[in-house]
Amino acid sequence: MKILVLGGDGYLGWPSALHLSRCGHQIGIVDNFARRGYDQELGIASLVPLASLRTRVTAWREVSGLRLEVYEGDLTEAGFIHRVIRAFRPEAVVHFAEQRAAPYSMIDRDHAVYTQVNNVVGTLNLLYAIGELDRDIHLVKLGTMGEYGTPNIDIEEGWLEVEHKGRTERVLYPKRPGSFYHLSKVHDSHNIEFACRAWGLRATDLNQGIVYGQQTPDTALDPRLATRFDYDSLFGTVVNRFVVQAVLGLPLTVYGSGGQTRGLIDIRDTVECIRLSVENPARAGEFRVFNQMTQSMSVLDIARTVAEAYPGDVEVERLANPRVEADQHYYRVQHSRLTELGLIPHLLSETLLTSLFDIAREHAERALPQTILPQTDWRTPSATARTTPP
Ligand code: NAD
Ligand code: USQ
Repeated sequence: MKILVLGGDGYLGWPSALHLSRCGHQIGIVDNFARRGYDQELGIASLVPLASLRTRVTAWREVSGLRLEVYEGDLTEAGFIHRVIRAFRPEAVVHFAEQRAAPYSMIDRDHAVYTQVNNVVGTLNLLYAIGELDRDIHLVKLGTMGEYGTPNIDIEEGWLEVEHKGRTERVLYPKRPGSFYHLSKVHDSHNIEFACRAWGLRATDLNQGIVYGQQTPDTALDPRLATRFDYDSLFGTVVNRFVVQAVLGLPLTVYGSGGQTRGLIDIRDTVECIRLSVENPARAGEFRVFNQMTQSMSVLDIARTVAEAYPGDVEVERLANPRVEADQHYYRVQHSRLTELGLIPHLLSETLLTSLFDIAREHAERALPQTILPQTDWRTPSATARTTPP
């Protein structure tokens, strides 16, 4: 298939592009390098060094003999994405290209506005390009488990059957997210569902849990193919952060009591979920939702698991929670649709953690310990700009 990967220079987009390429698909990558721009803006960096996209693409051709096309540009420019879809003529578009960090979206007003404009307008422009040029294109959109929040009832896969005063209805599952970033994903989901209903588009919304890990079989083939390893307080996700903290001999930073429970997924499963979704498209007019996670764990359990797997002393520290979130709550999630399509999950294991410790140790001298403690506070809105988004 011809597949366009939007955000194909990012943590997940790059390994997904490689996986799809190796599985025989023809891949185009779209990116505006905003993510590399946030590093410049904030003085943060991936622990593992990153080659430029041009070097990555050359390395992939040398290693695999396969070509990747590159389109550099911004989804918030409607003309750009329209031209790319017209030129590349994809059968599927996988859309990773958003500002994805909750703490970044909560820095101040400018970062909240930037996040929502970037994400919501980019997705709307994409919907219009698909709607006008080829409604048969299957949109595979990265959403997030955090759209649901932590409701006191089971979380279903996107839709909920409701009985009210003797009548029944199938509704989009009610959303109660925990940051302006997560809210941008909810707005996207509603816009995409409407486009499916109004224009007959076909879409899969992947409500993905927190990703951990850094290597896939493809990125491990050559150091130039490596993907990001973020560990700072804005972009680092919890498992990867705890791994780097352990290796640096710093305490693991559990926010609040650590009872907050989240869905998790290994990066190797992410790329496989993308392949499964693309190769099994939604029907015309269908807005399909998969909960893309393989297990749930509380933050405290994650910290204990990392500490137990680490061959050395690790302290677990409880910090005042900078976020507004429940840290004692019910959490039960339905997530069977991707396994029904064939996903065989990797669960968080000592083997995986040991290989992550090794990667972190290899690059430990690049670590910036001053970027680790949280600096964004959910409770104090600031209309004064601290730094400027790219
Ligand atoms: P990332 O920031 O590493 O990658 C996103 C890529 O999109 C970057 O390369 C960035 O430059 C690009 N981009 C952003 N805005 C763009 C625009 N307007 N035009 C063109 N390119 C643009 O993020 P990631 O961790 O790879 O996440 C990818 C997607 O998966 C995001 O949508 C995110 O919300 C979702 N997701 C990520 C996780 C996770 O744990 N990393 C979990 C659940 C969902
Ligand atoms: N947490 C800590 N200590 C830390 C870091 C995080 O206790 O040092 C806690 C947070 O308070 C939160 C949980 O761990 O309760 C997860 O935080 P996170 O930063 O790993 O993940 P989150 O902000 O939710 O965002 C990440 C990705 C985002 C994706 C989301 C999936 O950055 O792109 O959408 O995971 S989900 O959480 O399912 O919404």
